[in-house]
Amino acid sequence: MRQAGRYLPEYRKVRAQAGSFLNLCYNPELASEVTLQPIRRFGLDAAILFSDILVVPDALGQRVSFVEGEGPRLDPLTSAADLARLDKLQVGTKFDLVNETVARTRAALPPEVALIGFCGAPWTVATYMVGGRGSPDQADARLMAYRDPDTFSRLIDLLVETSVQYLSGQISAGADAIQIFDSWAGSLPDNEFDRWVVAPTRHIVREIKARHPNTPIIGFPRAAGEKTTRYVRETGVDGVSCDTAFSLEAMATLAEEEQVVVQGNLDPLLLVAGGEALETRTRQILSTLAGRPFVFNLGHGIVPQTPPENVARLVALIRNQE
Ligand code: 1CP
Repeated sequence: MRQAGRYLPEYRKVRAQAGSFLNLCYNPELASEVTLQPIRRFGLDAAILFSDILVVPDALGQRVSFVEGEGPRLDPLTSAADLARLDKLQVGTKFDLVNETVARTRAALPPEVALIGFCGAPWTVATYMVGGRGSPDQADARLMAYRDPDTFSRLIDLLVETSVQYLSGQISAGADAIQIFDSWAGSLPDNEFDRWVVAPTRHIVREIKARHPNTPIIGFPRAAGEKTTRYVRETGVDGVSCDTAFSLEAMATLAEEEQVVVQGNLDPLLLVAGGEALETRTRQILSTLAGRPFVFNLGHGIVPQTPPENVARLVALIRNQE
């Protein structure tokens, strides 16, 4: 999950120095610094590369910007003609900058701390490319998939190919594991879920496994609910990150019956609330998943209003229970 970010004063300082958010993503020295900040402060077991899932559309030539306090904005891709304007000319150069961040970060991390690389899943990245921004229902991408499945399918194929290149570069540069973020996997009916979430993810997993057989792959099909079992079986991921709404019992069953590592799923708002509520739920997660292949994590990204001392408190709580 996002663990760097605006809740840390040291991040805000580097972010201001970098100028734009994308400048920070493409500046290996500064991006590596913000990747390391949460590790220095909290002593976590793994660092997640500082980059963004929208580096891929940017590298493909779509105009991407991040509006302070509002989130990403893209020039919406609404037709076959818009798709035809994307090209791979800049992809290598831009990905090389991210790979350099990975190499620098890996060299700076203690050997026992894992470095996680990532990409957005094709469906989730397509929702931003088509809609031009985050939306509560991903209506623009869902409509394009119904009205013009041909163009939408070519967009997804392009994203599969580019994501494989993105992830493979990160692994070659030193990422120890990778995560595929499908933050909007929950908005599709089951047939569309199989077509736009499961199939492209399976394709990416197969290609990465062929090139890097020993690198664990974690999937995050957020809000997929009962479809998560099918996702795990059919994509071949090694680990599955479970969102906040996923029940602890269902996580335990997945771990037991599907030979998959489960990861999750503390509500990030408990890190804002702190106190008893944070402690009680953390203990409940740890005791329900004890003895199973389990990675403690959040159910979604840290929010900007999180007091850093609550994160430190959570880490201490988990360490004391181990
Ligand atoms: O620790 C880290 O910060 C790791 C780097 C990281 C990751 C893994 C960032 C930096 N973004 C992401 C993934 C990401 N980006 C996802 C998938 C996971 C998730 O659902 O949170 C998504 C959907 C995005 C797109 C995006 N980028 C959003 C969400 C927009 C929406 O629809 O609500 C936002 C706010 C961003 C900007 C961004 N990316 C990363 C950070 C730290 C931020 C916040 C901006 C800032 O703090 O300056």
